[in-house]
Amino acid sequence: MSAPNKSYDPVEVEALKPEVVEQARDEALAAFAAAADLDELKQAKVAHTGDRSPLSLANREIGALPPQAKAAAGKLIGQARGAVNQALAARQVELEAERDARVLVEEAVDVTLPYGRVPRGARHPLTTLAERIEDTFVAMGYQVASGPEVEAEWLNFDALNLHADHPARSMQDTFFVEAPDGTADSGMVLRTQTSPVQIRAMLAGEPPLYAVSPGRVYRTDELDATHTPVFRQVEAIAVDEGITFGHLKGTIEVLVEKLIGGGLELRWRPSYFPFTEPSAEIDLQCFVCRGASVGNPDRPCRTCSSEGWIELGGCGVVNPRVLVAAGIDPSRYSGFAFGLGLERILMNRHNVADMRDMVEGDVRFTLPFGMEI
Ligand code: FA5
Repeated sequence: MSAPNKSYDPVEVEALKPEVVEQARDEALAAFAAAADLDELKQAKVAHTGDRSPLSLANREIGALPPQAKAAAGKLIGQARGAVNQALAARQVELEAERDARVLVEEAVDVTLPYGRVPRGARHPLTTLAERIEDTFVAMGYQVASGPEVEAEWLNFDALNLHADHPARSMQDTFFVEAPDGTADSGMVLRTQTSPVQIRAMLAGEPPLYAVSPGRVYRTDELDATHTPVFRQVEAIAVDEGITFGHLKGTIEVLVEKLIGGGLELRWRPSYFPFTEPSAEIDLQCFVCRGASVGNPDRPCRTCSSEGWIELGGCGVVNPRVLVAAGIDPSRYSGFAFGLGLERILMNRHNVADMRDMVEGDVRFTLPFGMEI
């Protein structure tokens, strides 16, 4: 502030000269008008109305004036500041309205636009089938067991009484896992069946034992209408006092009835598995030709190769040697076991004529199964 100015001469106080005040006012008005948005207006406000602005500094000079000059100077500055504040407020209102209008346009949501139609995924029907089978067995008092897909050869073969020169151990059926040194003899295989889970369940628990175990298995089979090299089986084992083949038949009939429905015949074909005795193969009447293709070259059936039956799996009464291998007393306990192919069950349950459709990952195959998750 200037020193007290006894003999007042407005010319001496530069900041209070009317033309200087008017220029400061006009510059402020021009800056507000030029502000393109609220940020620029804020900067202009600080520059033209802040403590260090020309009009604020001039206002301070009034204090240094002699009393008789203060009124005129106060009026001059007051009018200029009033005009500036008014212009500032008006521009603020204007710019806020502009911003609101812009935001309304920029952030508008057009609810009529089509949305990105990415369909929700669903689990594969083989997975849901496996769960349905588990549920059926859990309802009958079974526990759900599991085992690794890279399995010890001993559990996949030896403990199941599959001796070293059994055909199933040949290179044709089995994927052997290489040892880290590159030799084939790692003692591990990609399990060819879910039956090693029988042994795992018997080793882990005491009879009475009721276990079910769906899972993936691997064989060096060619992909065709009824085979794939990676497929799923469901294994079940029951070990208790007094278990007979009759319990086995009843259990499978309940399962097939529940999963596939009635109306198709089951065929029990005597068979051989080293780990069950007696053993049987379970065939289900072909759901496509219902046997009409058998001996009828005019009506060949691709699904059952005109045999009239589709093999579901193997079963039998647990061989006492297997019970012994698992540390169970065969003079007290007996058991039954079976292993069914899940792909074959799905074929029958949903009239899928070609197994290749299940493994190719084409959503046109899975879509009709719905969005079961
Ligand atoms: C077995 O694997 C025995 N472990 C079954 C068993 C368990 C017998 C317990 C006794 C006691 P098999 O090799 O037959 O048996 O295979 C069982 C079922 O798996 C077949 O009937 C068939 O439904 C299915 N299967 C076999 N190979 C394939 C394949 N390449 N693709 C799809 N399904 C297959």
